[in-house]
Amino acid sequence: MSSRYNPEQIETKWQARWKEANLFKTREEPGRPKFYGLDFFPYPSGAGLSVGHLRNYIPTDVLCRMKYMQGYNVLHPMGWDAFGLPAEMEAVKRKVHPAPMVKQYAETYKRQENLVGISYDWSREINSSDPEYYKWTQWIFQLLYKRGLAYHGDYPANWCPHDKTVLANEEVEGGLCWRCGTPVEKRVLKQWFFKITDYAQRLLDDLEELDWPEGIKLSQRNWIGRSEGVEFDWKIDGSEEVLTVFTTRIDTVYGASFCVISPEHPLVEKICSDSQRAEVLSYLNAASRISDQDRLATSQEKTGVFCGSYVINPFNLKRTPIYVADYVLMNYGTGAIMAVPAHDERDFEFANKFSLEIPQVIAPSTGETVALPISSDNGILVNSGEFSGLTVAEAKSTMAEWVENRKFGKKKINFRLRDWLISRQRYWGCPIPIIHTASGAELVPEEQLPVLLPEVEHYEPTSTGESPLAGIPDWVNTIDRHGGPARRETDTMSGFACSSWYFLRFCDPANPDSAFDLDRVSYWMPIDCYVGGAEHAVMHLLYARFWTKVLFDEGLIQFKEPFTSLKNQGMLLAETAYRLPRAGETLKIGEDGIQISADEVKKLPAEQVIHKWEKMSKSKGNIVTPDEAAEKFGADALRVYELFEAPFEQTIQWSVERIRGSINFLNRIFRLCSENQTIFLFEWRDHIGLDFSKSERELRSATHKTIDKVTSDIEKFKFNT
Ligand code: ANZ
Repeated sequence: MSSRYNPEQIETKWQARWKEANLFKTREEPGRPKFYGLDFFPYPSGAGLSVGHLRNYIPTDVLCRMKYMQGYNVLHPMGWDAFGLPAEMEAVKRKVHPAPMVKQYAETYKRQENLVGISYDWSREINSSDPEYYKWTQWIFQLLYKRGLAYHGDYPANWCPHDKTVLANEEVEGGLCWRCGTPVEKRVLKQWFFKITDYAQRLLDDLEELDWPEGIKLSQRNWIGRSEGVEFDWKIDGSEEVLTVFTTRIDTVYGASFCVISPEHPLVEKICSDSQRAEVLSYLNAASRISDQDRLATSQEKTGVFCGSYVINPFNLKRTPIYVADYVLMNYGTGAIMAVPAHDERDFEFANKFSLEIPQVIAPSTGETVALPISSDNGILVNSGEFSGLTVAEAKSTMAEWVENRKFGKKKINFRLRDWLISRQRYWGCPIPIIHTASGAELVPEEQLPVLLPEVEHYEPTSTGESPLAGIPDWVNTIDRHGGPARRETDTMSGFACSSWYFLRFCDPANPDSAFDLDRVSYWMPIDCYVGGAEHAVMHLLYARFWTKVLFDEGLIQFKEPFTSLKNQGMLLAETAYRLPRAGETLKIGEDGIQISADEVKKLPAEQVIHKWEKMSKSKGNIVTPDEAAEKFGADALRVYELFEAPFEQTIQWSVERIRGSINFLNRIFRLCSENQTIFLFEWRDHIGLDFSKSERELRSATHKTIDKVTSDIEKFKFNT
């Protein structure tokens, strides 16, 4: 045995041996426990892998290898989330077709993963843009449709004028497109949706049993946004109509000094008086151009218009003015609220701006005087008629019953969660297996699946809001089951559909007859350890949980949650250097300086250089590839560095010096082992009853303590201890 860590020698030798022995082929021997370790489904990007991605793959690999050596049957597969916007946009930019491009990028990922010794079973590799795979994505779409969970509806979609596509709410960040940062506009389009809202309560309840980071569970709870309140009617003064409002704070109803309805509310036109009509209409027009996100932002200055009419507060019969204002959204609750400025921040701002009354109806239980607004949940009711003196909690239930007994309203649970918008007006996605006939939408017969994505020369997005598929008459025009004319659906599915079931396909990747076999999936699922970035807190993890529950309800699988345990790796940052702009140079928005290379840094005086730690990315030009790192330091040195540098969840900074430290560590291990080769004979010597010297006994004891500690630390994902 060598007394030094010599990567060229051992890595080529062992990687060849693993390959020859087909060591990473999934073992499915009876009598062994199983372990399913999975990394998030990656989209293989053109830049290839960076050592940053390996913070995800190396730890999962270590755990899977340990489980294998402990005798488990281990499933540790990898595949490609190939369909979707990122691939299409890259292909457009490079003027190539996305299919061969993604295949080529996937090959690079695969080569790099092999280079650093990740133990994937490549015989199970899947690619979501292969017809053998997306046939089943379409089949699951049809299953949702048959269960009443997929529908085609009008929707004021988020439209990105730059990417020329519809975006899901989750893809809009602060009113801007998540990819390109362009302000998002509204466009009414017919879109396909999945009815995830039917599963809101179950998605919330079942979070409890999961071993996931608390922060991720909290994001999902907030996204689902359950709130308990009361929905009740206010008579419109001088009319037979009622205005129904939703409130979570019925206890504050005596403090309602105005009501607000959303600009999109169907009653707006009816209740606006002649004298106010022109002003209201011009307000509605302006409001339609602002995104929901901006309308909700507390930082946004409140705007609104008096409608010219009043409602009667059912509790104290007070005549209360109605305003139309965009901080009330139509797609939540009833699209109308009672406004209580003394106890709600946004109502408070609005009342101040429009000089409306601010009656206080909740006092702190401590009796002290505090500045309004106070939203305290544990005060006492004041100025509230017969309910004065009750605590907030008592009042909430007493007053809700008061409403229900008088039959003008009821307790109500609302969810913030909206249905999942699945349509994309893009070429590079899984075709939606629907045809439109004279009598409406119909499923493409199952025996005709998959609906193949046609091979085309031009697939760039159109600016009409229609998918480029709509411009291919040969593909679009088809016949229904009676031979009548029909048109294919031309939208494709969001990539999030493809990634909502891939973990099931890995259990049975080549099955030509069904999406997966129940026995195979029952054996491997649920996933014992799922590892990936925290940026997927809501979308992917929520959608995959939803599909799993639907498949469970259909009896196709026997578990309700796909990912028992979830882990989020910390990021790896790299240093980027910038210099200040010189005369005549201008900076783009968001830039602090002009990026410079390491060579340029050396030539400039220190005070002219700005150093920043940023996520490794192609656009920053700060990528270190696994190829470079493995070549320079060795794959094991790289692996040890990434594992030892900091706790798994923590962000780390790329450091060549620290890798040198891990080389020293490996050298010490090699020396220790080569100088004490008897270590390997301890158990055997014990077995045949041979004696040990004192130093051997000490070494043996230290070895066993180390094995114990390393084993339990790996189980706990504590690789740096
Ligand atoms: C009166 C009140 C008094 C309210 C108070 C809050 C505090 P969550 O918890 O998110 O469900 N609301 C209801 N529908 C709305 C809509 N479509 N657009 C904007 N705001 C709406 O929030 C429920 C509260 O948000 C409701 O309770 C209502 O304001 C407002 F001291 O009613 B509340």
